[in-house]
Amino acid sequence: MKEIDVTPSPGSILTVMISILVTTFLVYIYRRIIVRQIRRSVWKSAGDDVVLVHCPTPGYLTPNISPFVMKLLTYLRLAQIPYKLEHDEPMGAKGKTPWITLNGEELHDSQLIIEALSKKFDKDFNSGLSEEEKAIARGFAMMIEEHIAWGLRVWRFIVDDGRTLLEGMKQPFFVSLIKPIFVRSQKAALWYQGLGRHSPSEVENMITADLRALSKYLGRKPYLMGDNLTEVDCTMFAFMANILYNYNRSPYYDIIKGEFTNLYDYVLRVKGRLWPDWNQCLEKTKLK
Ligand SMILES: N[C@@H](CCC(=O)N[C@@H](CS)C(=O)NCC(=O)O)C(=O)O
Repeated sequence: MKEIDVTPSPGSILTVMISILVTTFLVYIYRRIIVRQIRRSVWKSAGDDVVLVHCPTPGYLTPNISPFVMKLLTYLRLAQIPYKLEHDEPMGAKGKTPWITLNGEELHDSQLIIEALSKKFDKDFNSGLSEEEKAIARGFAMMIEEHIAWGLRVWRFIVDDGRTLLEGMKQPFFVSLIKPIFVRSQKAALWYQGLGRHSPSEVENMITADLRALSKYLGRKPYLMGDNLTEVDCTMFAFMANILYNYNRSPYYDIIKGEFTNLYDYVLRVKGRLWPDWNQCLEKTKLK
């Protein structure tokens, strides 16, 4: 019987490889350019002066697992600016969430967005503060966003191996497969930022000192700067609520519930005022 040689020729292997590369490239172009353009033209029709907030899908325990998204949403509620949520492209051009589209224009970074909205809609919640109070409020906001935020990430990614991420929001099944890659990238970010070079207990002492400062300054006042909600409360509420709901296995939860109880009462106060529909905003179904 005559034997047939089924070994593929180098030419046919090359053809298959080129076809795979061309197909991958075309799918990439389709997604990057065409889908992007289609989405943007849909987003333009969100409505005049309606803020379209691009962010991850709602969390199980907080309306959004990202405290920066929660800060922005809390500001929008305080300012009574109409908004809609969009989850197809949660990460913006700067590789972070949240970002927004407003009247077809894209804006990134919660703080830059709030400053722009403040101007556009004439909603400046700091106008009642003295220059000295504004300086104090800015200091606290930076402490929370640039120090406490990283300290929380040390607990989430170094101590707890990223588990709270999977516990806090709906994830397609493959996310648990790529979780180690994400956790590794966050550990690298923590190393470059600097807090990741300290031991977890050193970081815990630093973040506890920050929480103590917030608790002492808040004292018996209803809001951080006094009787009225100001911009810094959007940041403070977002991060304190994040600890209470999304970090409830961390030492920071225990400290707030056990020692700095005015921070706990504060979260309930702001939540009751600006998030009466909190439970309706949570993701109800588990995707597994
Ligand atoms: N300064 C930014 C910070 C936003 C931020 O760090 N968002 C996180 C989610 S909470 C994020 O996008 N992380 C993704 C990453 O760093 O790769 C803002 O205020 O919007």
